Amino acid sequence: MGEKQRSLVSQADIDRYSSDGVVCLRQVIDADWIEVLKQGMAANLENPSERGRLWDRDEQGRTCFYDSQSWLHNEHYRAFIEDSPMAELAGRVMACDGVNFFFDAVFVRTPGNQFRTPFHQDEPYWSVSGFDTCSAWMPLVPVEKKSALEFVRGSHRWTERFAQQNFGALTADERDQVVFDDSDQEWTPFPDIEGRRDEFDIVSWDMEPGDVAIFNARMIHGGSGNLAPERDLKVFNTQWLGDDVRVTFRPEGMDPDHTEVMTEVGLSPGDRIGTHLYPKLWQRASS
Ligand SMILES: O=C(O)CCC(=O)C(=O)O
Repeated sequence: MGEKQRSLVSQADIDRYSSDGVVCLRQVIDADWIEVLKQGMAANLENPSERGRLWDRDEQGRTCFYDSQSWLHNEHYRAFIEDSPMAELAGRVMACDGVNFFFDAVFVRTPGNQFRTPFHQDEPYWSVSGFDTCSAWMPLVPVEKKSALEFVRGSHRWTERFAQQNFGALTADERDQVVFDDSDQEWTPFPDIEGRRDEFDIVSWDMEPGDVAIFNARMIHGGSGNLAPERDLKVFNTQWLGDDVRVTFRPEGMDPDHTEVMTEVGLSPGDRIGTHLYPKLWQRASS
């Protein structure tokens, strides 16, 4: 990445990400990449992976579609992940020395869909742990603040271990159940963010294609949906892993559960992330 890209992440962005847990970078992905991703998404919708699910279908037939890890078979997604500035943006925002790719996810809502993603954190579901983990939420169409993903500012530094949502309840598919046992003393019940919105510092933005909200995977986030009747929402999301990340096999709640594929390629709990499954796609130049 040249000087132009480097200036896309300022010290103020890095500081904001560190203190707030999220930063919205404006116009950092150019229109050609958005077009590549739209083509990829059209192919993905036509041909979902075995992880493709409808999280919502209302009485008018409006839907919220979810799929993940499609980069393994979608050449458009793969090209974006390997060749766009996204890896470097994630690495610079996290102030890391290197960045590995973890997986992609899409959230596609048809016009007027109201479904709001329940508030949750990402890291407790993952087969890795670390502070240097982030997600990059990228709308491929304009989105109003009231329909964009929302974040509880600063929650990436909260120390409670919250029992998370069972997203399997949304699909009613047995394969998706990710139950966190909330009778377990170690889990704190998840706070009722939606019911007590005034008590939390919730942020979101009007966003355009080319903008990216990069957030720490420990951030509490949710919402989105709530679309005006003529508005759809197409979101491409990538997850990135930085310096302190280690393989972690959890007894509960993993989604995606990479235990098997990690074991197959020789990764064990405590290992640094790597291999062709999680390619290192950016490294800070030594000074
Ligand atoms: O866009 C959405 O509705 C959900 C996004 C989300 O939860 C995530 O990116 O982790």
